[in-house]
Amino acid sequence: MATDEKEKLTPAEEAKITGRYLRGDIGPELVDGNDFFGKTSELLLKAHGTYQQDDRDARAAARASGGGKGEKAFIFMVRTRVPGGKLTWQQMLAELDICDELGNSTLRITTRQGLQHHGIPKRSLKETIKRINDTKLTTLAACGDVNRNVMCCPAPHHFDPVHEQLQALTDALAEHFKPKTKAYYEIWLRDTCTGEQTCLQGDQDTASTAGDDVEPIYGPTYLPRKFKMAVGLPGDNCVDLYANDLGFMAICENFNVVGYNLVVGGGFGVTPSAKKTFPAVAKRLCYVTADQVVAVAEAIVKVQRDFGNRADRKQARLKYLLHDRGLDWFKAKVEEYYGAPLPEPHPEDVWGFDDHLGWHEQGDGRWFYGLNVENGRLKDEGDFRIKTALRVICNRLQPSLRLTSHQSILFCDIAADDRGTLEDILREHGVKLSHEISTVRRWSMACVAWPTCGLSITEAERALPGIIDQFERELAKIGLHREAFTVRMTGCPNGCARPYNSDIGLVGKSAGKYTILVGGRLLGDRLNFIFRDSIPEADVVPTIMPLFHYFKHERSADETFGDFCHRKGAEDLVAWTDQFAIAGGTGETNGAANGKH
Ligand code: SRM
Ligand code: SF4
Repeated sequence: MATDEKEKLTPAEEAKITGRYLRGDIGPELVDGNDFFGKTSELLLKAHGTYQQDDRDARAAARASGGGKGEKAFIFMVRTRVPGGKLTWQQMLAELDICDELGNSTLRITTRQGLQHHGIPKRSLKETIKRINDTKLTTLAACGDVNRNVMCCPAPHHFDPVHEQLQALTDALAEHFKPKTKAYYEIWLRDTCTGEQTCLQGDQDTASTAGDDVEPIYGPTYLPRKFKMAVGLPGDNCVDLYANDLGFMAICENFNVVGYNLVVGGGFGVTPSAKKTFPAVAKRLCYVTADQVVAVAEAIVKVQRDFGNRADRKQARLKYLLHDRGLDWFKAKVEEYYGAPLPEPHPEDVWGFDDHLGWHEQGDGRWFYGLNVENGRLKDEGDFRIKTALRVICNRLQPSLRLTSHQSILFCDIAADDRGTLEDILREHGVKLSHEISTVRRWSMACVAWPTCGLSITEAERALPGIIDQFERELAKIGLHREAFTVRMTGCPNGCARPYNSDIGLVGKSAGKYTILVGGRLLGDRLNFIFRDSIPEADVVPTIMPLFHYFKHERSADETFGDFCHRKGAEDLVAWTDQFAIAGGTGETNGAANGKH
């Protein structure tokens, strides 16, 4: 690389170059007595599954009470990678113990089927990560410039082998793309960490220095940016295939997966100040047979490794490489790396979506129950004690568990006779059953945002429940309370709750204000568009409701809300709702807004 190019590298790239396979000074800094890590370690720590944060509420309170700028009291977020959201009841109990003993007493199901702890102090970081690994889960590669948690349709159907085949691919991908550095084992899993000598890997003590490490896929500088994969079905795109860098859409024949359509370059992060950033749904690349799929995925990751932008992190995701070089160039490169031509995608595309809530027969005589967890937060608060309910269910019924990409939980392998017990436990702890939850709440999700997310501009998780309360009331008034549409809210434009392909996206714009987007859909294969900008939180529902009046009057048969908005387009929707306001909210606009008179 030429020197002038080298000078342009970002701090994250420099940290990887000098980091000796993700070591840097994490080991020594872990025991330096401070409650924080230095900047370079902070960057490297992400690949180990943890973020240095602070409680922004506490900082604001300190400022308000005259504490100057408010000193940061550092805490850590720790993310567990759970391929396909599949975990045992023992693993869940261990995670709940950790959040109660070391964190802020809540556990969060993420939008990618993972789990997150918040509020872990630095002194408890090693214990947290070690205890997670003791249960055979890991935080390695839950964050960072590597392949992240691989999502998979979590439905435990046993009517045919398809779902097991999907999970098998998910596990294979998670393992294949897991970083091979021994740094993680040295720093977190050994009893004492000296940063660089012997380490415990598996059951063996092995002599290890950075010199021994090899990353056969990533190389020493890993990827230019995070990379995300998901495995799903055309008839059940519950994992939002098109929002991933690489989506595997299973093609089935005779109830068997025979191959996959690969879709590439999905990604939702936007930085308003960086003009060239945009959300993108993935593009259809090729069809691969089931036995080719891991090797082709490796070729795709390596093309991004070698050609992705390492000089500008805002342009470093795969979507920008595709945008800059084009799909044809990308496909040719992947074929070159793979060593053979790749056929066009199979004609099948996404056509269905299931959130898997409620009771379902598994096909093996047992049942699973999908429970909605509002915004994924497992906590006890007053009479609502979902965290304790989860403990009781795990101890008494010992189910296997699946997390969904809509932040919900599936209790699996339940005997028919135990179904009543499970419902009773939930009710006794003040938890509503899935059929008691309104449709709008069921299909909603929000990202974490305040107070822990350092990038949040405004509230999301704490604001959405109130917005959904209002929607429930207003939709019931006009008889649309049974309509299924997604409402997804984020505290900034980074898109962690995937707001840009939803029917209604609410994206934090400034303190207390949101951009409202409409026109996406449950299938997740289409971006929405801006309907109104900078709307105060209190005005969000009143601003959107006229659209539902319009929808009610002019939808075509079986048209969904998202499809209706998409058909009408931004200009028409804005004009009609302006007229609606002038007409006093009667819905009698005489079609003026549509130029119909
Ligand atoms: Fe995310 C950064 C939380 C899914 C796009 N995301 C963050 C950080 C780590 C903030 C930071 O960098 O300091 C957030 C931690 C907040 C906290 O306090 O916990 C954060 N992201 C989350 C989670 C926990 C949201 C949730 O409510 O569940 C999700 C964790 C998933 C997991 O288990 O791995 C989460 N993030 C997503 C998704 C959705 C998805 O992947 O399906 C996206 C959009 C898809 C995508 O990747 O483009 C997403 N997160 C981002 C971005 C924008 C990336 C970009 O390309 O520009 C950032 C910022 C960044 O990376 O610089 C970000
Ligand atoms: Fe934080 Fe923004 Fe992601 Fe929400 S969307 S968790 S505010 S980075």
